[in-house]
Amino acid sequence: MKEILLNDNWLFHKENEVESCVTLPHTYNAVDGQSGISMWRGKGFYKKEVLFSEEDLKEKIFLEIGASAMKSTVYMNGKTICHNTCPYAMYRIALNEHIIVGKNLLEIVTDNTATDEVYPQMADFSFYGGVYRDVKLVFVPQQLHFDYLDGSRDGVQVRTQKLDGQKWEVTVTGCVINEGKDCEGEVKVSVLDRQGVVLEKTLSMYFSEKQAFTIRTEIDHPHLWMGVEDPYLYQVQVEICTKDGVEETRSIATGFREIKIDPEKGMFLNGKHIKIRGVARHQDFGGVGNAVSKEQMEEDLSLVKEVGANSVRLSHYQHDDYFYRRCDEEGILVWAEVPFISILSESEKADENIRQQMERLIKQRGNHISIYCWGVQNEITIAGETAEIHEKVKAMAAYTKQLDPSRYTAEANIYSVTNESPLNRMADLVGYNLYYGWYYDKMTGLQQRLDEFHMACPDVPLLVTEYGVDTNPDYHSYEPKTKDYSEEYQLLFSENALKAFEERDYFVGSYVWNLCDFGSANRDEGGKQGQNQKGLVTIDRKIKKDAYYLYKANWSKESFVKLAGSRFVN
Ligand code: ADA
Repeated sequence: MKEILLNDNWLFHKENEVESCVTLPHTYNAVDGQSGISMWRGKGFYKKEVLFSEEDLKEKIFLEIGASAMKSTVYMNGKTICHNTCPYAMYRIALNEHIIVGKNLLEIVTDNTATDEVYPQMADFSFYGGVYRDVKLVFVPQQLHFDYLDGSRDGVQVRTQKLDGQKWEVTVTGCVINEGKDCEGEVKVSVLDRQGVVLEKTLSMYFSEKQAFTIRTEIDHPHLWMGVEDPYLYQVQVEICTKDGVEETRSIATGFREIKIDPEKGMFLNGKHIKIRGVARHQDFGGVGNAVSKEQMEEDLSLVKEVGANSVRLSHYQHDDYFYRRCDEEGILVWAEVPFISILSESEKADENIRQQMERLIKQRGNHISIYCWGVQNEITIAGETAEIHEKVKAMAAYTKQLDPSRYTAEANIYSVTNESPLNRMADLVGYNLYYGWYYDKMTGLQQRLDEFHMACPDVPLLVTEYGVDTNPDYHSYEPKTKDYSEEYQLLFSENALKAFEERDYFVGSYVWNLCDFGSANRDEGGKQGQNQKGLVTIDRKIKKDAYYLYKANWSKESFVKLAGSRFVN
């Protein structure tokens, strides 16, 4: 597979504006690091000339758009070739029938105004518009290739599963597309560790138009993926072979890990107890909004590592593939989710859209070994619990399980969901977003809530999927109290929560809301417009708030001793 990045030299304009030259990733809403209360929502027009030679057209060519928001229409030489309504997912378009040798005009029109084609249109984050991830041309062999139009990213899906003893199974599924004459051949799977090939398995096949395959193979005593302690990865190489040789190859990173969750004892990664010490992350960076570069993703990853977190909740939608890949490599467990959030969808179109977002999430990110669960809803009952909502969540959990039975399903409930609610039995893992001491009650309400839940539902594994307080690093207080936005209150609040989580053996883990401040167009509080300030770090990543160091001290005791000396350690 050959790839050519098309990120440079796009002509861009908003409705009623003059054109300028932009480079992707790009959004048209993030101005001066603030998404702003009056964030502009409308259409963005992108265009670019793309050249193809006769040689190019001998291959199968796909246009791959990493993500564009919120809905997008793609045109080639004036003709519509795609309409996309999954704003967080990658999409591909087969190009050959739409292009000519020489100059071609590629146009993408994005629109981030509210529409029921895309779910949701209201939430506590900003709905940026634009072509905000990489755009590329992907060239694969004209006749025999993997299926790149099945909504997946890699064209093949790899899963590993523990069998008896130290035996593990590797399952590779996919589909071979044959656009030429029917022929015989084989699909070959090789599993490689850092030294080289450790096992191979081939499946003889007859390639007609579209040939699905499943190849299973077993491995003894693999080197396990142990999270941050030892994130050992294998490569699974999948080849389409004919008598003429290897036609196409894909290489997928994978690992061997089994996660068991016991509602009494917590989480075990390959038999080792691990408490989730997590942070949630939005794809939002001061000045660029969702058009986050690889360097900026690396910056976030460094913050996650430095603070000593072992997991991230990539909220509330599919993030860039690069971030999941780096989590595989660094051993950071990932809670992945779709924005089935805040209000119940009100049209069939919206319902269908959120299902499609889940399907794309699982197909596109499912090969990442760091992902341990799929979040099926977040605070969906904010406007009240109804039988209709229950039905929809149940259906979403079942659909998710059907798409990927190898992983847990999970929910993030709002505090008002009672211990008796059927929502607590719809997904494998139950999380609560708890803001005791901020939106309601006092801080210590947290401890009471956790224990009451555990008493009422001792068979349900419990997480806290959000907790946090808005904090402006310019605000300080001698007598910190709720809603004063001071660094000191964030410290008190975090100290209470950290203690509550560490003291409870049954407790699976928690996610701080949020790693960094993020754009939220409708907010105007705590001295900053258009931002949710619950981050441990500011939106421009320039200031680590005091609470960041509190977490670092608690979560990375060893590095803290080295940095600060023993006087802080009891
Ligand atoms: C909810 C919601 C989040 C977040 C939070 C807050 O819990 O799930 O998206 O923004 O509120 O800060 O109020």
